[in-house]
Amino acid sequence: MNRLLITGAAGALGSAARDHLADLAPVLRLSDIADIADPRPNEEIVTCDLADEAAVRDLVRGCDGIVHFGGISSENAFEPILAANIRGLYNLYEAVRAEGPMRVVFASSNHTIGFWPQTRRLDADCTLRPDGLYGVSKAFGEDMALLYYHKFGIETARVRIGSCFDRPRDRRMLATWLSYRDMFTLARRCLTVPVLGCPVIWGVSDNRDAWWDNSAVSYLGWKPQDSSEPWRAELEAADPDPDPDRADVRWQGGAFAGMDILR
Ligand code: NAI
Ligand code: 15L
Repeated sequence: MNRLLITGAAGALGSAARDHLADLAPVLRLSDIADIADPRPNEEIVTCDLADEAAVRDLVRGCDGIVHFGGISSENAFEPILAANIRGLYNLYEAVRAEGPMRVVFASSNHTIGFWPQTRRLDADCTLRPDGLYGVSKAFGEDMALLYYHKFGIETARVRIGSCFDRPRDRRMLATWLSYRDMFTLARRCLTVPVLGCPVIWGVSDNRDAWWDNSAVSYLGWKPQDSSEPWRAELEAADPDPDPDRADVRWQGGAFAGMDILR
């Protein structure tokens, strides 16, 4: 690759990608609607609203791969979700169709399936059960990827990320946590494996109680290295007797499943 595009580069995962993926291409093109601080010599900055079709076309031109972190990243009102996550995904795939071919790593979310109970184990073929408008928008993104794969051969890793933070923050994340290291070894693998296709991949570390089965993507050769186990005692002690009816105890999507529709 000569130029790797990272969208959402002002955000948490996009910022981390600047370190973790810097060696994948001589130029990282970093984009966000927000300001991106302190560009390095190997980085070019493009401020871009994903809802702006012409701007997204310009953004994608000249790139050889995309890690798509940009967009609304939690439950929100419909209008911002429509702009960034629905119109934005249409704009992104239309730009890739015109300017590609190039691979996409799409940051989907466990909130596409958040209304499955925590007692269920899921594989990549499970029925979607979004837990809010945000989850619906990520399901739309996954389907856009599939459409552009079958119609045009554009390969996308549809990564259903669990909870990607520096460490697990609560009991639910003992199951859903994805370390930064595992996130980026996965992204790297998806961008470099000879044949990717358009798989759903559960973005989760090697946690003792993970709910998600990645055996369908063993061909990627990706093995998560980290586990939430070192934080178990601390997180269980902080919340020793959780009410089983609490949304974050009952549903895989946690608290999002208990939220109202925001207007
Ligand atoms: P974040 O909220 O820190 O970063 C998202 C970035 O997208 C922000 O910098 C924001 O300014 C930008 N953005 C929002 N609307 C935009 C628009 N209209 N045009 C251009 N840029 C826009 O989120 P984070 O945690 O870094 O997540 C990155 C991606 O991964 C998001 O798409 C999120 O939905 C997804 N994800 C993250 C998970 C996590 O645990 N961190 C879990 C599941 C999915
Ligand atoms: C997500 O999709 C969000 O982007 C992130 O902030 C967390 O809420 C994560 O899911 C989660 O479910 O823990």
